Amino acid sequence: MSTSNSEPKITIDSAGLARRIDELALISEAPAPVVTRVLFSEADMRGREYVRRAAREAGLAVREDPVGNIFARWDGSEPGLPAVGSGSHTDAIPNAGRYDGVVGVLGAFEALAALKRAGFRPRRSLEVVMFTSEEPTRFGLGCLGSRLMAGSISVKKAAALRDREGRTLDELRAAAGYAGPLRSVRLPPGYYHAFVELHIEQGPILEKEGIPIGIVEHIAGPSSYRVTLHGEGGHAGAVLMPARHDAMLAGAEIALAVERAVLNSGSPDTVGTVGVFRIEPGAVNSVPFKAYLEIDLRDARLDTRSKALAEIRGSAVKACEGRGVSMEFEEINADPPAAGDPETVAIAEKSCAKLGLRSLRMVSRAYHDSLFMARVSPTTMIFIPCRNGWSHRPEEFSTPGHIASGVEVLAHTLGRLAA
Ligand code: HGY
Ligand code: MN
Ligand code: MN
Repeated sequence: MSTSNSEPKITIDSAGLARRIDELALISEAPAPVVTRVLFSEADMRGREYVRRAAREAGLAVREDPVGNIFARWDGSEPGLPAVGSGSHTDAIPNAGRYDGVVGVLGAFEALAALKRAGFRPRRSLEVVMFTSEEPTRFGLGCLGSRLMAGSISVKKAAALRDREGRTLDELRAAAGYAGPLRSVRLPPGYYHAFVELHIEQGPILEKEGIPIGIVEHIAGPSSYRVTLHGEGGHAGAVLMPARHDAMLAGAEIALAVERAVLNSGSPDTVGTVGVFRIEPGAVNSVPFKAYLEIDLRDARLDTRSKALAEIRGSAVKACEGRGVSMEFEEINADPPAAGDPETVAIAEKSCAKLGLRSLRMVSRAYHDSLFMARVSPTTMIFIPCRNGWSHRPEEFSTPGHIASGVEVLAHTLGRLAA
């Protein structure tokens, strides 16, 4: 990729980027080193302010859409052409780390700033997106901003989303200062020429193999379900065992059925998690009359995921029949896997080769906004190693050197795509 007539080397301000990542990590609902920034919370709002400032310091023009996606743009010499996109998210689940998503937002700003410093002049505009609500914490559904951009969720379904306090998306986005029709979030066809997201791997493979860069050619398909169980309550001393309809035990059987179904799926890529499990009334001496579970079920292949789901549903019906408990089992989302664009993957690989960095083609088991960007644009992701593969926990860590290499590959890849 020729950055300009000469070809000055792109240099990444690794120390500056590390400082910005650490500064953003301090904007959290929880004390350091824990990062928690739930959509439209006070911390998320301060985080958004930090992102706007960082974008402007990188010399980018900032705009926001009605659902809170933030776009930071560097106009190319032919601004009418489809742009080249990058970006990720800065919202964080409870008890999270500081790199998930953030590396792909602040790192993309640094990649563009490095291209500017190298004298590169893009033909196609370059645009970094901070996607709103990649995490499912607020509404139980992940990737809300990129789903709306890709047209992968109806405006009607999005507007009907409510958080645990019953507040709607419209109420919360209005309180956060976002107005305008949700239908205008959808990108016009062909808006991006290509999209490349930088992200920590959130898995142990790159670190174990000693390979600095992963290039994603497949993103597993996520699905999630909410199960509400209604039993009968009563006094923990007075209600004898044969007379019980214990909602919590029905839920416990279902949680174990999730584990059994994914272990027996025949594929190591099938994963199932019950990350939310609430019971009522929640008193030690009272039989739980109600249980509420959320199931996260994923696989790189749709057929094995569907088979596992059928088994889970079957076991859930049996568990409830056996205990005289009634059940509501509803789907929150069930998304197909996505494929990375072969040409974009090859361009990212060429950037690695040019920089003398080994790379590995990978499946992403975590989902990302790229899962939806791949529906509307040729897409790939650049992964960097993270310690022990840890993520979604405060010990999440990636070295400044690995981050700088990821940003350098991103800069070269975006430069090639925008030249
Ligand atoms: O859950 C995920 O895969 C993503 O980190 N939100
Ligand atoms: Mn995450
Ligand atoms: Mn993420």
